[in-house]
Amino acid sequence: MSDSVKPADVGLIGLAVMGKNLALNIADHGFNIAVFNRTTAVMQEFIRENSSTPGQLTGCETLPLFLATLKKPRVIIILVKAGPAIDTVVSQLLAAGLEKDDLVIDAGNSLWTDTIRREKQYSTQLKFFGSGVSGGELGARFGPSLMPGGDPAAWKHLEPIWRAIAAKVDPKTGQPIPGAAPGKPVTGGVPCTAYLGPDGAGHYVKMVHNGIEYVDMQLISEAYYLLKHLLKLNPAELGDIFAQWNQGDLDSYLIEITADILRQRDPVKPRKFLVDMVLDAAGQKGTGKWTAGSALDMGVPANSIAEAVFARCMSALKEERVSAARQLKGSKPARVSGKTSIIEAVRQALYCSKICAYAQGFQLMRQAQEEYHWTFDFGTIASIWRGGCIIRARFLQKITQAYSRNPALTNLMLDPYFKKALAKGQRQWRQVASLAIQQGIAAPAFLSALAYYDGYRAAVSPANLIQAQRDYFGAHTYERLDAARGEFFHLDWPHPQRPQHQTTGA
Ligand code: 2AM
Repeated sequence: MSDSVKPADVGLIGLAVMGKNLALNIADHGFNIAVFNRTTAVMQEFIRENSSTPGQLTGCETLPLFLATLKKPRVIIILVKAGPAIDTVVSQLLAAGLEKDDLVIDAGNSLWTDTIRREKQYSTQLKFFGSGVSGGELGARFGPSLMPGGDPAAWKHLEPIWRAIAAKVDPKTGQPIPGAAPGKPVTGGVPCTAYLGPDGAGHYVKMVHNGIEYVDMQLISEAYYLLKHLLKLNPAELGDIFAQWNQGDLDSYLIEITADILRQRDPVKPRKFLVDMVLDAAGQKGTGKWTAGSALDMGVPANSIAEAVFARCMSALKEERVSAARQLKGSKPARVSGKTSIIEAVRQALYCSKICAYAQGFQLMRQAQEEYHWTFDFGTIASIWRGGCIIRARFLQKITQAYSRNPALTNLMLDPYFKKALAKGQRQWRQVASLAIQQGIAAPAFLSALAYYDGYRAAVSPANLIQAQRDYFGAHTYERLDAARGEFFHLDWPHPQRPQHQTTGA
């Protein structure tokens, strides 16, 4: 280490956009940070471009130099591509002399089961953390929501850095505190980060955040599409509606950017709106699919999350859809009257469906904590999503309050505030669902959220028939309404005169 290089408080490996922005955020908060990148030229350019930050930025050309620059225990953030690259970098760090008290934080979008595996695999060699980072490039630069999981005793070494660089919210209102700029971080407020549990807990919560984000985006897109077709509005008019919605219960980052997007003219053809020129085929990177897969694996009814993933899959079949549109008959969307009341009905449908999406996400985490032996504090999870992340919304203050009122809440929909909101909005929610069906407009997220609501509030479901069918063709047995749970019966259905009998199997 040369004389001018101060020992670094933290190190970061991987200088793609997220890594660079997180490093600058850390340096803005006065931490000395050492950075390393596989391709040295990228690191050198980064150091050249960012010479004056409150905390010193030190570029390291080799991993041994990088390790020598860091205070012990070392706190090392890895921001490389999720997958095998994480293990490659960890192995290289170990080969370069990493020690067992050092922390390695995988801040990428890793699959939580990989994080569980890594924590175990490296447990005698280092302290492995997995931390969700949400908020995109801007979040990383000026305040993300950070969802860490790992060794509880080692958390104290990461905590001051994570609390410093996370987004901040007003403790009373839960609203994000804006105004961070290069070299001028926000001071005061409550940081959007908290220790969530051991091994994969942080990455799991981040994944569920992304699953909810998929539904949020799908619902907003369905609201836009319904209003466009039912009321024949142009994007700018639709943008004004979303901007108005952003003043109320729906106030959120995604609604705010939707208003901006809808009002944007096409830079290539300025007479057009850009949204009308964007191809209607959505991409995905996998976190929505992981969330839906986890719900399927654990048997949790997160149907809107799965629908939001399938809706993207359906959108991706652009050529097939264009061809099918010429062949398959349906009702044609027609203009409907009552503009003001339709807009309000869609707003209510959006709000009620959003409640269901979050209810599903939290139900999923309730089940996951049983499965993976975590102990989640749901109020804390909602509170760290209030700022910094993509799903940040005024609504999250309500969820935080719901779980502080009752930390053992079985389902978000049963909280008094949300119960009331669902009761208030459901007539219009049903009206919008009916309109979508009548007009032949696919609205899978609205419809599946409503099916979730109606399914959950049904004391009696049609599954009696399913059990009877299963018993008929496969002798899978059934339980009886007039017998204790856990007592199983079987009938020889084609010969019902034979007495039904009790069995032990299920
Ligand atoms: P690079 O600049 O050398 O490509 C996103 O891809 C970031 O992860 C980049 O900083 C990239 O480094 C880094 N990265 C990807 N795969 C890597 C690996 N196997 N080892 C080290 N860094 C890697």
